[in-house]
Amino acid sequence: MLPGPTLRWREGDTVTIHVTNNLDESSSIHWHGIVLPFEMDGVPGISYKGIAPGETCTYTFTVRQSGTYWYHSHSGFQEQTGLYGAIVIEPKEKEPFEYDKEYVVVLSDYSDEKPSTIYRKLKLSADYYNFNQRTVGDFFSEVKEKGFFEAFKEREMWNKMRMSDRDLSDVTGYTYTFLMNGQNPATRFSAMFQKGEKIRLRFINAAAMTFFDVRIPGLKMQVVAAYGNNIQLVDVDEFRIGVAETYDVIVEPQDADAYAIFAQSIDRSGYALGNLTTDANVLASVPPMDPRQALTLVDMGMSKGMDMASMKMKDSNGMQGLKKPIPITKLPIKGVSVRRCGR
Ligand SMILES: [Cu+2]
Repeated sequence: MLPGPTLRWREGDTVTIHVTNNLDESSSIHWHGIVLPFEMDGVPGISYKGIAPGETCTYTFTVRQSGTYWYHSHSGFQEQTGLYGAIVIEPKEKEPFEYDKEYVVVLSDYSDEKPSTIYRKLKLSADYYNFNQRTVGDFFSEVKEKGFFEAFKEREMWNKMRMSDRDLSDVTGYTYTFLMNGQNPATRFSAMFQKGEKIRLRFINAAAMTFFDVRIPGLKMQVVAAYGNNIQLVDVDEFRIGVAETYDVIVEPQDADAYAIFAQSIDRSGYALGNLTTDANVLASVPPMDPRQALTLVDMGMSKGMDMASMKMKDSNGMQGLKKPIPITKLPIKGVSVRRCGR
């Protein structure tokens, strides 16, 4: 099945999981974001050898946290082919928010092409799947908008960086179908609600490559947790979820009978779709995708007011004037910190 079964644990319990590898190649399971002894981490070549074909590996550890997480294979391209699933850990103590019902929403990207083929094509040409490249026409419309000097300066910057402001996703909807709980937009994942209920949605981005912009047209989402950690509650219309991230939101559908859970890929080459509905036969209308965006120099870590003409490019070791990349979030959980796994 795709995704794999949702694992439900309780904080404080010791869990034992027997993983049998029925593939004809070596496999592994990594527990993403879970604080555990390193031997249980599930990264072949680092903490153990992996799971040989036919072999059963037993993981056992005490659960020291709560929230929404996920697991995935850490061998070859197995994750891309569907070897992942959700982990939901019930907290020991009452959470600082309430809800009536909950659903796990696993977003992912799936291709009928072999991942090794996709990889080979990217090695040959990094923009193989990008059909949204710049054209000369784009340059002239920018000249109109910003004037020749500004437009030219910006182009010069991108060219010096040898990057493209249209480089949002390496692999796109050209080969991917975007899935929500394993369903494509036609078969559509369905979540039921009754008017007046508070619904908790546990979003997990299990995609190999894709960032999603997620919204539920007609509903405000109250974000209550990020990467399994309770946060200060915040109401949003939309959020962006990167690969391997999780966000928990609470919605209170009142007016309509059905709402679309709409997760567009960041490059707008497609979307994952779900149906939040009072009646399985009522489908929400699907909004059009938003216009494609281009990256700006701010996305590249440069501040807006920076005098771009004064920026000097160094060699491939780094770019002068660019801020250092922000370190990956380290969120404290009861005295320990969560390290995002290497992918
Ligand atoms: Cu991971």
